[in-house]
Amino acid sequence: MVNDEIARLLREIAIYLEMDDVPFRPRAYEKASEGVLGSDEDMKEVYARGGLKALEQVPAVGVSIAEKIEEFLKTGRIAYHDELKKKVPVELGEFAGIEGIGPKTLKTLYQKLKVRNLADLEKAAQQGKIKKLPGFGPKSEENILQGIAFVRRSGGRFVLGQVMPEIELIRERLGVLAGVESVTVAGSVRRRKDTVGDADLLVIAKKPKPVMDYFVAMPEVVQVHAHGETKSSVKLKNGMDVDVRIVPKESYGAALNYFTGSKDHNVALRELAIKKGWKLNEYGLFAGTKRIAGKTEDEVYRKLGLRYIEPELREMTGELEAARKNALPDLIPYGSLRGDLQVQTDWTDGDASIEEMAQTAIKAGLDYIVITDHTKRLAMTHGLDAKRIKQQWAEIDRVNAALKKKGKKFTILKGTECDILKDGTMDLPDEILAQCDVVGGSVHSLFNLPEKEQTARIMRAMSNPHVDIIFHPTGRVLNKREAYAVNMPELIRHAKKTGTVLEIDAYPDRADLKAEHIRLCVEAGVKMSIDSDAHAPAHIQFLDYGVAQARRGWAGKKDIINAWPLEKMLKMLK
Ligand code: DGT
Ligand code: CA
Ligand code: CA
Ligand code: ZN
Repeated sequence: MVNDEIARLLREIAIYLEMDDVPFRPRAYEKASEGVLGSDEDMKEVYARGGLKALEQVPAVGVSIAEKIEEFLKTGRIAYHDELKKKVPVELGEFAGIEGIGPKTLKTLYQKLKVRNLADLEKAAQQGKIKKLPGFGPKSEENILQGIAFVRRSGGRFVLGQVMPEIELIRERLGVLAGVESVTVAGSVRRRKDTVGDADLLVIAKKPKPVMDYFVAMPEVVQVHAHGETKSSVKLKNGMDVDVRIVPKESYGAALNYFTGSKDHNVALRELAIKKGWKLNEYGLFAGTKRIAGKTEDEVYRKLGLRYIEPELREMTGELEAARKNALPDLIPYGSLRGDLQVQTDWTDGDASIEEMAQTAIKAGLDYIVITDHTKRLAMTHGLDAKRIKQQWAEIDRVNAALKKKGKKFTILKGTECDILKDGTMDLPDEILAQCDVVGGSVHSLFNLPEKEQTARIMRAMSNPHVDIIFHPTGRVLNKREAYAVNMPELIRHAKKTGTVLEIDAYPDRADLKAEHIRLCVEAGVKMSIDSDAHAPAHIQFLDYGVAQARRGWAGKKDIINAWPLEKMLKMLK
């Protein structure tokens, strides 16, 4: 389709005109650009069919823009665009999605610093040239650098917990539009993958057009890839794409199933249907031309001789086989955790007091939390030594007593996120660890040790009779730091042998353990905890991302010790 190219040129004209403060016309070009993108017919065909007059029928395209489209179809160029570009020769496409860089800013950056592309911009920011411009400051320079890093990454993937609030917001907004019956998030977001490429929304609506018009005009949209009646696609300021599809009610289940994926899971389901002499696609399950299922997902799975498969399991790692044999795992439900075993406070690098964290946990419906501040080796967090942790215990006793007095059934436990030192010994003396209710051990240094050494280091910590849990066992930070080299099967075996719990850290950019390791733990009978790793009250909400991760690893309540009541949980510890 030439539509994409025409739409791009029209959009760029809009941006150039905006640089010069031209009134009204930028908006006209932008709308025409969307009209061309949303058209289901190729402009070449439109023109062949009815010439200039037909082009004028394209939504938002008037005489003068129709002539420019004609010019493009005849010559492959739009002279007006070339002319504008000559004045400010900037690679506009590269800047789409960088927050805070509008047309006026681009013009200034070009005129003052000769910034033509992203690389120029990055260099200028790194050299501290931007903050010196009038109207700019150190903060805007920093934002620009962050924006560039983000756009570079967004060729890659987004951390689920970092984009989920925005996805939810869009879902809610579409949901209240007139005539909209339902809006569902599908794709990898519904499968709760720890990172997602884009967001896929499915909408049932009586009138699609107003939904789509609203969607592409949302304030956070920086680029419209497609604007049609059944499918639209945009890029948000944060760099993430969102796709919306309108689906017919009678095939909603089949569509949801198709667009939830994973692709491999879909392909396998289709093959299963073919074996039975049927056909499965996003419109339904068909015997010949007769639709025999498709309104709900459950119906599709049942017809194919399978139990319903939860989205988190649809990764082709044995779920079809299990569904056929009625051997799917009893997954841990969302919202079912009773406690949180890793919580930081303002005694180290957290934002809030022990009391505030406890109050937040109570509001979240938890029965217990463990205070696990860092230890002294993490000097930058003001990590605790033996003397300060004892002072902290006194404060925990005080807050517990105060809560009890108010009639709250809630327990704050004494814990630590104790650094594992290079040789596998712990950063606090055993005598102190012995007095903690819960001891977590963490690797916070020497991420680059060879695998053998790193594995031995952590195994030695596990062998310590006081170390109950290994926190964030692989050390990865999504989009920032790779996991350290460590032999996970060996760690899992040693966890079993020593009765050590492995953590599923729910902090969105950790999601550590990974799903495949959780699965190994479930199979080995190694118990896990799901912790928020909260450094502020709001972070306690992250727990359900950990539950999602646990579900992706086929874990049930039986595998997760803080899904259990306090007494039972404590009995499980060393
Ligand atoms: P992502 O966005 O990379 O995190 O992963 P998904 O799974 O959301 O993939 P996406 O957004 O490309 O497509 C959404 C779903 O649509 C995907 O999970 C399965 C379905 N789908 C997309 N392309 C194909 C395809 O070529 N064949 C089949 N069978 N299904 C597809
Ligand atoms: Ca997706
Ligand atoms: Ca998609
Ligand atoms: Zn911390």
